[in-house]
Amino acid sequence: MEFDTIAAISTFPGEAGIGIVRISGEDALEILSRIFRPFKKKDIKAVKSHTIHYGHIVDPETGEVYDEVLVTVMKKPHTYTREDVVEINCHGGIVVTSKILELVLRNGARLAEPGEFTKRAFLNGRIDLSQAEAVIDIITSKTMLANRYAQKQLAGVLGQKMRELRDKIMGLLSHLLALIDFPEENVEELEKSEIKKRAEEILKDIEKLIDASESGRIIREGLKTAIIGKPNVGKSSLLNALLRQERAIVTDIPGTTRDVIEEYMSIKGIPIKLIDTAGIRHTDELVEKIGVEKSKEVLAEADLILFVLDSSRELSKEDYEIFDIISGKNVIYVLNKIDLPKKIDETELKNLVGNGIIVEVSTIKGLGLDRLETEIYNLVFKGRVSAGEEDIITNARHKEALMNAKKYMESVLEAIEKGFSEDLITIDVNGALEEIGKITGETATEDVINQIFERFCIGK
Ligand SMILES: Nc1nc2c(ncn2[C@@H]2O[C@H](COP(=O)(O)OP(=O)(O)OP(=O)(O)O)[C@@H](O)[C@H]2O)c(=O)[nH]1
Ligand SMILES: [Mg+2]
Repeated sequence: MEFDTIAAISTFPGEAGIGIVRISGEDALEILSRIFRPFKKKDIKAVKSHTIHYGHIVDPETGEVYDEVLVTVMKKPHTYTREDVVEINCHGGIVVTSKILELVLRNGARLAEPGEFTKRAFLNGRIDLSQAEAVIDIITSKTMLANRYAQKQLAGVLGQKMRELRDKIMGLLSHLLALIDFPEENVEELEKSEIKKRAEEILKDIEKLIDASESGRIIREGLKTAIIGKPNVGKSSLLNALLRQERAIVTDIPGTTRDVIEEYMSIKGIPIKLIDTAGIRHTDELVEKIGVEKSKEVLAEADLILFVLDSSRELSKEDYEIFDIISGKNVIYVLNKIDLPKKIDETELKNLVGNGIIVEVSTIKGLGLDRLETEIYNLVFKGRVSAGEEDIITNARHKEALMNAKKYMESVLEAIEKGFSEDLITIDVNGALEEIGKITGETATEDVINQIFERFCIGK
């Protein structure tokens, strides 16, 4: 494909050691030759690909020297975008980088849109859509584990998986077409059972990928962990202790926290989104009341609840009410303030908790926090994250496409069961094929593609 020449600052806009202005497209070298004066006399357009050159960036109209730079010349096709790419490594700094960019734009380039370099890599066929999405995931990774999955996706592991799935669906399709074309009695039964077998296998593959996607979301976005409890039990103290930072206000006044506070931490590489909430109780005070409502919303959406109880006091009506609203959720019971004499009735507590996990802590003394972290880790890893670590779907868009493909395959099987005609079945098989193609981008619409690249930063 042929595009115009684009340019952008690819480094973080701020004071830094170096800044990079990147240019990509047919005119990249021509533009460079107008504004770059190499220290060793040479024709910059004729240099070898993937070489670095030392010199000045000079305004050709005024002769003003903008900066002393190193210029990387990368000629197509072995470049990020598959076009000619030039990177001007100048001094980092808002003025010098934006002045050089301005000069580049004045000499024939257009300002790149967010993600446009990567979009070209996709449109020029160097990477598939899932690999382009991996680039954003790498940039926004919150832990090394998330980065590891994104790197795999960038390497094309997911795309490969999708191509295998597509091949299987194509195989199924050709069997169906054979039946339509040669509807002879004797082949029919044999073919039909073959078709059914293949359809079932495809459905199973898709289901396996969907199952692993919940873990994928956790790896990307973090395990939503809500700290819940009545006022003054030490929820904010627990947040601070786990973060090892005085993030939330702690006082001995019940009802201190009114708003939802979110922070990230990592337990052995799993990103945890810790959410401190207002203590849940009945109140007429307006601000606190809104806070309590928010706590309940957070509770409903959380992957995991840390239900904090005060061991230095007896269980109260407020605690009981919280036991009611958390039923059915993933809960770890955190028995706080164990540095104080115990007043809580442990038999009563054990009855309420059943075989749930109780962890005793003192946020003030820093006791029990390691065990709490281990329990959180075990809960996540024992259950879901460990399953199918190999091919994990971390992206909601991919999951949606797989869910749709699953629906199509289910109706394929239903249609086979009911003895519908082959051409009817073919429609659903094609539907599944199209959904799988959305993941790698073969059948993704322009809108979807644009939405994906809008999430990028400028210069990538
Ligand atoms: N002795 C003791 N006191 C604690 C411990 N953890 C918290 N506290 C105290 O308990 C009081 C309440 O702590 P917070 O962390 O503000 O409690 P909270 O649950 O966030 O309270 P609200 O925001 O009002 O719902 C403060 O005075 C803390 O110092 C602990 O482990 N031991
Ligand atoms: Mg609080």
